[in-house]
Amino acid sequence: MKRWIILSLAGLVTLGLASQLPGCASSRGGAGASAAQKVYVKPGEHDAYYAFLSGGHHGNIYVYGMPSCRYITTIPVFTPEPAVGYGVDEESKAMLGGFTWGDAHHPGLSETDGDYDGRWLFINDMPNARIARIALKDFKTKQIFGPIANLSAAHACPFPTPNTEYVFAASRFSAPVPNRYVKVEDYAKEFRGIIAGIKVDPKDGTMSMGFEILMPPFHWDLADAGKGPSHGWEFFTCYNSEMAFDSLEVKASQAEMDFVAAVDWRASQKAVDEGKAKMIGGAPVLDPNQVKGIVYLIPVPKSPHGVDVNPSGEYICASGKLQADVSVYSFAKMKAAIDGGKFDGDRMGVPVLKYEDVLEATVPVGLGPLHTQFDDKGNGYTSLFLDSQIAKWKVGPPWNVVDKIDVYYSIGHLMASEGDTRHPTGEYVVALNKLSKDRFLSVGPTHPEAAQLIDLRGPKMELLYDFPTYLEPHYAQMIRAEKLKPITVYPMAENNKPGAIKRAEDARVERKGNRVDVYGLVVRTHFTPDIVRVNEGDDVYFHWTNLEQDDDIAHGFGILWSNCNMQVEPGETKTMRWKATKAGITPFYCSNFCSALHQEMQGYIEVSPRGTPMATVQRPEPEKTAEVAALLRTE
Ligand code: RUQ
Ligand code: CUA
Repeated sequence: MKRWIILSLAGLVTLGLASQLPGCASSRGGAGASAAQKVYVKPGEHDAYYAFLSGGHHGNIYVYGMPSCRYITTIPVFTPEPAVGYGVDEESKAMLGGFTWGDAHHPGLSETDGDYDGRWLFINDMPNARIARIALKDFKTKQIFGPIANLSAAHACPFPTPNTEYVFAASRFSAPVPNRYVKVEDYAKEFRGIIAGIKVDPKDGTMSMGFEILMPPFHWDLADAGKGPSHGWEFFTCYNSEMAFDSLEVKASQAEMDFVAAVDWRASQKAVDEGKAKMIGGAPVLDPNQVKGIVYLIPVPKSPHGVDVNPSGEYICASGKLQADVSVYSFAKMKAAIDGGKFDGDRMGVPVLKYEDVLEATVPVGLGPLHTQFDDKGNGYTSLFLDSQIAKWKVGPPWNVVDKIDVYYSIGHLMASEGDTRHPTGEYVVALNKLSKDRFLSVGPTHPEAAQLIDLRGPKMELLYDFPTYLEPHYAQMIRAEKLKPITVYPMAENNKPGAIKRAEDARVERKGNRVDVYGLVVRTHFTPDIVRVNEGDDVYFHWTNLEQDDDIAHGFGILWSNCNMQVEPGETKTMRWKATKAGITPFYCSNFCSALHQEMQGYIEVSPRGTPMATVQRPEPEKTAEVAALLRTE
């Protein structure tokens, strides 16, 4: 090993490349390595980063490892997932609230001091104005907040603040607030936008309503949190400040300037706490006509899309998608203009700052700039939709473009390694392209999306790898793998679910009227009980507890001729409802391969004709329970 290092170092020195050796332990394939070496992660070894890609209108999150670009898993969020029973078991079904889809755009990792802390991942469902929180302890969705009152779609969402004090949402489409029947032609008069600040409990991540601000009926598009000097502010782009309500593709591109809204979230919360809000639809709404000092507008040329704050928090970078520049605003100048009361009128009570007063620079990046991410060396990386390129530019004088790379094709978002935090790692960027065209084997007219891994460590960006993704990542975030410490089993001692049982002797079937509760165990390789007797017409609730504490030993529970299937992980209890509609025999089985005798893990539901007399409690025969108990003791 040592010899190998000495030899390769000698080789690098002869090549004059030693000075370019990457300093970071997680870097793979130093200078001179081929693209293949740089993405190669040996069998059995792990990647340096987790990447969380939004699933778009698939309504979930895809997890990849970087730099190998290996797909690891899907986290179901807004959409049922039959393999694991998400949206099928009672708890997750209740969380979905009757919706069976979502359109997830922007993952937002929780932060402490402006850096990812690996605790939670937030993601928006744009059309239904919801935000979900996933715990990264077990990669499971824990809460879905919303539909948020008064909001029509949440696109500028969730974009957490530096200590995850808030996640945000803003109406992509404006609508009447409160929503009621009006003529669409009365748009300017009757429609309004909403910016919502959703509080996050610092201990357990629980989301709750913080405040809402009534905004002009523009299309609120994207957001980012201030940090460092701009901590306490959240920035939102908008288009359609023309307030068109039809043929937007023409009418919403007329004005020279649209806006970035700068929201002082501490002042907004304070105003709500002081009782200055009006309750609308159950949410406290602040009207900038009455409550001053909570929100300001900064003019931005040509229908901006992304807004991104640089790592130091000094600059706010907005990309006018119909121009060829990124407009960079200085937070210090913005603050000075506000403090000096230098405004250029207002829009529906929101003071407008003067463009010249707050602009720091325009960077001629290229056509169709959408989103910007950052590295650790003072560079910004902007995706160019129309040029199908990424432009690398200096954040600071002379504000020039220093490199460009082609991507395939039509890039939307991009994700750099921890590239929207206080401390980006500067190793990689992934281009999230909207079109893949000819990049992969054809699978018919529905193409996969195309993601591309690019190395940022050298002086020039280098394309390393292409990988397809299923529909449709918008934004994504990449976090150093060592920040996450997922559990591998649920500790049985912490299982206090109401349906849980922890001993074979407690397995039973209880009946009250026509409600039947089955308290059972799933342990290799047996359902206890494996014969369940019910009556036609009964409502049957199966509560299965997986008592195993071994890695990777999940059991399934699938019932024939039904939509009922779920997975029960080690240490977990899950409840599923099944209706006994017809007298007869219904088999059930373990749907998740668990052991050599997995195929034998099955049981029967005996459904007797309506009204057949039944004991209120059935227990499996004692010798059967004893067998299982013995099995558990040898565990
Ligand atoms: S968007 S391609 Cu839904 Cu974030 Cu910019
Ligand atoms: Cu239990 Cu398969």
